[in-house]
Amino acid sequence: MLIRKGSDVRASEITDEKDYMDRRRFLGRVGGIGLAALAGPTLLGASLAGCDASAARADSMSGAGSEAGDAPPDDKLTPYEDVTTYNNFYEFGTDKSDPAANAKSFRTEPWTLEVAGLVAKPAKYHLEDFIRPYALEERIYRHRCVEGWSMVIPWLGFPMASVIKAAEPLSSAKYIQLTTLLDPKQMPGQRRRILDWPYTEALRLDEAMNPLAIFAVGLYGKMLPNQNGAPLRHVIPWKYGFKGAKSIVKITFTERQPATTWNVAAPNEYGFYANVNPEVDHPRWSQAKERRIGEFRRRPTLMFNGYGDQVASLYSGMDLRKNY
Ligand SMILES: Nc1nc2c(c(=O)[nH]1)N[C@H]1C(S)=C(S)[C@@H](COP(=O)(O)O)O[C@H]1N2
Ligand SMILES: [Mo]
Repeated sequence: MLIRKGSDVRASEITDEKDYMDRRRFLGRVGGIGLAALAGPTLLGASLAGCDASAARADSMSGAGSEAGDAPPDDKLTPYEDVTTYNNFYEFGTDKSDPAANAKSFRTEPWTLEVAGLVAKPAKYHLEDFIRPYALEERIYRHRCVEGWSMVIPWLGFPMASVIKAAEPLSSAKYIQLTTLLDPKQMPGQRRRILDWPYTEALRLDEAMNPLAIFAVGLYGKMLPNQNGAPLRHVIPWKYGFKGAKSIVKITFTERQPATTWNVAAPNEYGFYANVNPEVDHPRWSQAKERRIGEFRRRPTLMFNGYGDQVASLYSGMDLRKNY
């Protein structure tokens, strides 16, 4: 269902093959997880087994194509180097190169994660225990920043839905909030009030339950680099990049729609929904096109980032100009 055969990604287009798999280090870090994915439907098995990463990639352009089948024929992976040096992570500075430079010594072990709010099973976990029950899958997703650039990233993660089910939300739970670590000692950006720290994001529970919504612990087959949100971030491919909080320490289930960092910072520019929508401009610029990092010409932005066939029904009956 999630994975379309046939392919937007050709082996000849794949870069950074040497960086792709560092399985021992990755699996060593996350313990016994991962191998279960060999039996999974996503063909991640091929990449985890290290035998044919290109085949796994070729078959796992998740959600490629929208209702109109209008995925550009030339989606290909953004080189690892770009994915890990051109970042937004304001806790480590506001320039694209800051996170890679300033997050080098960020400590992600040990890491505690709290599940709280309207659930039958609130708990505090060591990251390894939190992750252990879930099989890692590779998901190759388009990643569209609200600023107008985009990438294609092979994430390693597991569905947010798995975590939500395990937490057993009460019937009153309608939203899920994700909170980033607050630690000004380690995060120089938090010593300035650029944003209301800690960074928080939130989704409606049904959005978070959509199979495309994942928690990611890696990319390109490796542990998440610090600048990309180690050790755990979430990825919502049909929304602008800011909806994916990095370095998550808390997951809270709520009845009311939670405040979100960017919505609080500039409510007329960043809505709660933040669905990628080429028809709704940002007040200061058009969202009709995007520049894929590594390319020069701009390409059209796709409705719901090209994942409309899988997510449009979440918004049926809603005015997407009002609910931007
Ligand atoms: N905690 C935190 N999460 C964050 C951000 C941030 O500044 N802090 N930036 C967001 C934005 S604007 C984008 S586009 C993506 C960037 O993710 P990437 O650097 O892995 O591409 O992270 C999002 N998550
Ligand atoms: Mo962004």
